[in-house]
Amino acid sequence: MKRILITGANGQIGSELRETLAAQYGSDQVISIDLNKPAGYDAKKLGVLESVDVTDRQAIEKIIDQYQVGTVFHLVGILSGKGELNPDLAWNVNVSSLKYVLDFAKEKSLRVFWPSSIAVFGPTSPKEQTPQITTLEPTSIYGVTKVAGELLCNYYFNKYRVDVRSLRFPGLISYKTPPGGGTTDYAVEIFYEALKRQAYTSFLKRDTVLPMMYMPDAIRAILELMASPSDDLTIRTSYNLTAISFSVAELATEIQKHIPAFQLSTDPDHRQKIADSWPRSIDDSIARRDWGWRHAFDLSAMTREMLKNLQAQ
Ligand code: AKB
Repeated sequence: MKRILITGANGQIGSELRETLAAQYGSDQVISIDLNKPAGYDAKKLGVLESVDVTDRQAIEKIIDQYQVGTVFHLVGILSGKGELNPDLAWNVNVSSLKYVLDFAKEKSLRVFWPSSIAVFGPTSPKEQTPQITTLEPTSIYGVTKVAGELLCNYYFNKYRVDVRSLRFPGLISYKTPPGGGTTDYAVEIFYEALKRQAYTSFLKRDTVLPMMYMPDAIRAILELMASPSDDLTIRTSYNLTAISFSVAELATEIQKHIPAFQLSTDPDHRQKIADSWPRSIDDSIARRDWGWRHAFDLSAMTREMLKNLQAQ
């Protein structure tokens, strides 16, 4: 069997996907790349981890050839909040590296998974039940890179038959690895602070509603999409995908059911403008129709699990 390569493997999605894939296929089948190796990294359990900069085309090719890679989960990315602070970095990491991977996929017949985001939508897209096919005029550089990436994926599929598959993720909530630099990160930070200080100051306003998903649903979505017969897939840009939509205040109220003393305050920063440009809810009926997508975690189940798991940590 050809091996699996995960880029951005130490990130929020990568670290959990790596664990799942290593358990499923064996750690010798999974190769991870990221900038650094975390202290105490368990290669026996999780597979080889190489330090590689994804903007280095030659270095990526070397890894693909050396380890006889057949599938790439190209997860590396600069998220929305951080992207606004360094648009050039966002473009190089999010778009240039994807183009390298798609070129290698074309030459070496690789399968590719690449995460897109609700950030492809902008102020001119419908805010509620945002459809799969609609205006894509994002105002963040992150959103611009995700639209460019989706169009590249679609182009490589149509022109070269590269089997590249993608999901437009909402905000992802997880307890194993914190996210870094996103607009939806408040929905993770709030849990850490609720347990530590019974208080949290959100960088988004109380009434800001965004689409969200608990990480186990996201990992399952990736695996189900990648396991689907190619002919069933009608979308080769990126599938709309969602689970739950809630406001900052609604999440705080849910946390208060477990921690009654919890207090929410707000101090909006530059990420408020990004959040205001994104949808409040998503229509993912095409993913549900094409490959049977169903989310498992609603707001109360996700909150209960987050608090239980973080407490245990
Ligand atoms: C972000 O907030 O930038 C990401 C995303 C929604 O893509 N979590």
